[in-house]
Amino acid sequence: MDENEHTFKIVFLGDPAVGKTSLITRYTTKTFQAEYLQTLGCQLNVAEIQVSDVLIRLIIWDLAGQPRFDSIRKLYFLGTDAAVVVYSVTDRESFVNVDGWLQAFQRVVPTMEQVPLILVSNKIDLEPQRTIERDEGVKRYAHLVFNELIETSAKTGDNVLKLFSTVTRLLVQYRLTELQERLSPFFFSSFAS
Ligand SMILES: Nc1nc2c(ncn2[C@@H]2O[C@H](COP(=O)(O)OP(=O)(O)OP(=O)(O)O)[C@@H](O)[C@H]2O)c(=O)[nH]1
Ligand SMILES: [Mg+2]
Repeated sequence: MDENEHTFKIVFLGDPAVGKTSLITRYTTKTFQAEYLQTLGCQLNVAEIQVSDVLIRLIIWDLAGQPRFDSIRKLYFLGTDAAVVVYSVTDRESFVNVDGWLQAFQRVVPTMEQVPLILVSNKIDLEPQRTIERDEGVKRYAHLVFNELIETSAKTGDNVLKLFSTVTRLLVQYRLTELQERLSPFFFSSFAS
């Protein structure tokens, strides 16, 4: 295997319709679809990120949030390198349910395994309908195992690049420790911009 190529599995989880698919689509195709098409089971996406001379390939598992997929979802958690839990700032239930998503994930992938976890507050473009402010997210969840809380909009693209850059940076930090020092400047220059 080429030592300059590394492949990781990341999973997106969270309530139905919070915008998991939209965030991934915004990142991989730079588009946004206003119509809601629920994900069935699981949809795989691949993104390749060049950081200096190292190619990082993300296999992104977009997991359906609908309850009818509860029983199969846990099978998809196995072998995860990083997890992104998404809620919508306009949907309080999705915010409260973050705990449940985390517990379900950690039953299969204990934190002992050192998997970076990112919490995402999506739909920040819907300011008038917003019911959960950043402070509340930080207060409720920052003390838990999450490495970062990132506010995004899949619609406008706000912070979407930052989200994937953060995931990649944490993967380097957790999984490619020998490269961390050499690659870290790239997360704050060309790649992050
Ligand atoms: N205004 C706004 N709408 C969004 C945003 N992200 C997603 N949406 C809309 O929210 C709805 C649900 O988005 P999806 O990405 O399909 O949600 P999901 O989390 O993948 O849902 P499941 O696949 O059922 O788990 C769609 O109508 C999207 O257009 C956002 O940032 N802002
Ligand atoms: Mg989806």
